[in-house]
Amino acid sequence: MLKDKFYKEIPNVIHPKEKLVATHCSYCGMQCGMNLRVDTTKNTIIGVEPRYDWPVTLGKMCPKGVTAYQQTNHDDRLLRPLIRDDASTKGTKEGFREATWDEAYELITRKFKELQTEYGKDSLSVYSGVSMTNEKCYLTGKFARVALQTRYIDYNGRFCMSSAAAGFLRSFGVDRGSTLPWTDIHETDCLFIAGSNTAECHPTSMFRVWEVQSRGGYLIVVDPRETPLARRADIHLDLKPGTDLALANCMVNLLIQNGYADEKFTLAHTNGFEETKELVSQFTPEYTSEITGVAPEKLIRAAEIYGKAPNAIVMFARGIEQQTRGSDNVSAYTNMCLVTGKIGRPKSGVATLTGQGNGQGGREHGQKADALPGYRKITNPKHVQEVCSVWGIEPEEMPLPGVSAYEMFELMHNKTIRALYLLCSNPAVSAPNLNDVKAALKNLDFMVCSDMYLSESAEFADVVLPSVTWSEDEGTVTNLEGRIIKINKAQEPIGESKPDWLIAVELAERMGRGKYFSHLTTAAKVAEEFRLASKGGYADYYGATWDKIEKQNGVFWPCKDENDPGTPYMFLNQQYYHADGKAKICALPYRPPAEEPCEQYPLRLTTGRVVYHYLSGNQTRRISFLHDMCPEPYVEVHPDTAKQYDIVHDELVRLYTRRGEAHFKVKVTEAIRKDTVFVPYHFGHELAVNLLTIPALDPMSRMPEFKACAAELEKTVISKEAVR
Ligand SMILES: Nc1nc2c(c(=O)[nH]1)N[C@H]1C(S)=C(S)[C@@H](COP(=O)(O)OP(=O)(O)OC[C@H]3O[C@@H](n4cnc5c(=O)[nH]c(N)nc54)[C@H](O)[C@@H]3O)O[C@H]1N2
Ligand SMILES: Nc1nc2c(c(=O)[nH]1)N[C@H]1C(S)=C(S)[C@@H](COP(=O)(O)OP(=O)(O)OC[C@H]3O[C@@H](n4cnc5c(=O)[nH]c(N)nc54)[C@H](O)[C@@H]3O)O[C@H]1N2
Ligand code: SF4
Ligand SMILES: [Mo]
Repeated sequence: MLKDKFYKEIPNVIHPKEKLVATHCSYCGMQCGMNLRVDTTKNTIIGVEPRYDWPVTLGKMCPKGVTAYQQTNHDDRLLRPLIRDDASTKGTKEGFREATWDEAYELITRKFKELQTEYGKDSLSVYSGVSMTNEKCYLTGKFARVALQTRYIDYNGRFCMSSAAAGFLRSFGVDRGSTLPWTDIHETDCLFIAGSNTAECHPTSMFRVWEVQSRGGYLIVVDPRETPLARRADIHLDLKPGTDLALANCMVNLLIQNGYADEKFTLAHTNGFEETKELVSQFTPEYTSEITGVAPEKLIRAAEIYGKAPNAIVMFARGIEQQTRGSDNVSAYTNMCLVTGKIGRPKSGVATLTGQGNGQGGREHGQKADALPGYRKITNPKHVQEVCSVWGIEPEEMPLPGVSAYEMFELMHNKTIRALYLLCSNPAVSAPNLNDVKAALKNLDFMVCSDMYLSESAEFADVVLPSVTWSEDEGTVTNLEGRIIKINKAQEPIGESKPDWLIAVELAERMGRGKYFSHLTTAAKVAEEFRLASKGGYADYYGATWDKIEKQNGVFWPCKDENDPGTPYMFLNQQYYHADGKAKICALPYRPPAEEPCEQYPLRLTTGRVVYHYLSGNQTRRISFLHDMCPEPYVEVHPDTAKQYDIVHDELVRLYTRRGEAHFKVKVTEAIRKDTVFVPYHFGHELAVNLLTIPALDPMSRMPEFKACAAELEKTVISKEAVR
């Protein structure tokens, strides 16, 4: 077990007539350890206690974590399936009636079969999410390919981790979000963090970040906003949204020019150094300053600090990834480690701050349009053969690769896709360019939605299935370190709600494909098959048994067999996953975002998160404490910009782009650039900032550019009441 200086033995508090169930938070990739308090007289979850013995977070939790348990027995839980009889109510909460599971299953299978008979197998689609366990994610991929036999499956990680995945694959030939465990962070000498609001989005990392500075190390932050992290940074590089590639190239240029490149390392372990050296040479501090708006002296000082640091970690998150150059940004920032050789050893490396609870595991096991379990490729005949041998189907039966998330909505629009099985995601809030996405959902002949609560997306469904919350099922998830951990069941499912793996098994049976699924009668049995399906892939989980996970406080993949303890550090032997064993330093020319400010739309709009809400907000908006702390979205505007537009704090403004408009209250703050505005995206209907965002996609990862588009705002004369 990895223990560090923060580890203390603190006994658990156990109240009379209660038990503690050790598990992890339902929300972000930190996967903080927590103990759920269960009333043993009613077998009901009633609260939470810290889990001090969890080595990554040592009992710490954020405001979402401490209230997460309130989801389980919440009044808004869906207890039975719902069916909509009157299609004219589509797009609203109205028109549903309660039904039995039998009736719901009968309707779903009848509709799916009718549509496939008329329009072909690929008329069905599956869109899923990674708040689910590995077992559920794995089975969702198998369900789409084997039970529904469709090529169209993709998932919400496309909007989250796809650029990190594509960038790491190009740089290293493998995509594990962090090359080192989190218990190393506070021991490094320099943290270079780009496009991450760590203090609000991965709050329980912060004690390690502050410790770097307490020890005399440095914090460099790249963000157009002065986030709580940026405020404490030694250097804040406050760039214009969408210009990271220029900044990263400038860092690499300065590192090389000033003698910080490790040429012995680059020669032995990388390709692409010379080419990159030449390309980045034009990114002088002055030229880069023109593009990014960051003062040249700050760029020079940042490169010097990173270059001099004996150990350094480069970290980034969606700020650099949710751009049309997202995967290039990932590789370009990774170049900093590869040029200086600060990688493949303790206290030095690179990490993306993975977003969702199972954002890492969920992207490895076959929910992606082109991926199969173990991070295999559906386009590789050998990989297909390996998975078919576990699934018991012939390679010819494996559907073709599908298309990415946003492109699936486009195919719904033009009726190539006729039906959708949606689970664990709320795209009617979280997808870009919502006017078109909602029209696409409305255009479907038939839609099923599985969720714990009636979401904005469920409003478009014909059948809604009640899923369980994370606390009513067991399985594994893979946290942002690449550590596979165990989620434990604390309560029986309420009402008639069911775990998604069971729904998949039961639906497969009714689709006439039961022989491939009927042996999967428990989550543990799904786990056995899942481990086997990952075996031999590079995301190999075969050796990560539930037993070993419990004993070792998690298992880092790859973990090949019973005797393998797992892999906390990647590339310790300087072996990268490309065929020649070398990493790639990538020469990447700068291109601006898809939409640059202009006379008509002079502002840069960027979007993101607040500490109190999670993603589409369908879970956290229902928790009264979180709602009270942040009841509605707002638009952050710099005081000088506010003066220019003659608007004041709390005033309602109309914010608009080429895609749409919405009304937000103004938050006047010096913590943002004058040319940029920011809106958190956790709200639905007319408060969704995604009505405005651009669906321009990164050509490599198919990630939409959530972080940069051109916008304009105006004072409104209408009252707040008239809008809401
Ligand atoms: N409280 C909370 N925590 C969460 C989540 C949540 O919804 N709420 N979601 C989880 C998930 S799924 C994810 S993906 C992560 C996301 O975690 P983060 O990526 O940290 O969150 P964001 O707010 O999307 O964006 C991060 C920062 O990028 C900055 N930014 C915007 N544009 C640019 C740019 O062009 N360049 C650079 N360098 N920075 C830019 C923003 O100002 C913001 O501070 O958080 C996880 N944790
Ligand atoms: N403008 C803008 N848009 C963004 C982003 C941004 O930064 N800016 N970030 C993007 C990112 S990084 C992400 S990750 C996406 C996330 O966007 P979504 O995928 O929409 O996120 P969630 O709100 O987590 O949706 C999960 C839904 O499933 C339900 N759910 C939770 N657990 C389960 C389960 O086990 N089973 C079932 N069936 N349902 C469950 C929840 O109640 C919720 O309704 O948003 C993206 N959209
Ligand atoms: S930091 Fe993330 S995992 Fe930890 S309590 Fe908060 S939301 Fe949950
Ligand atoms: Mo995410």
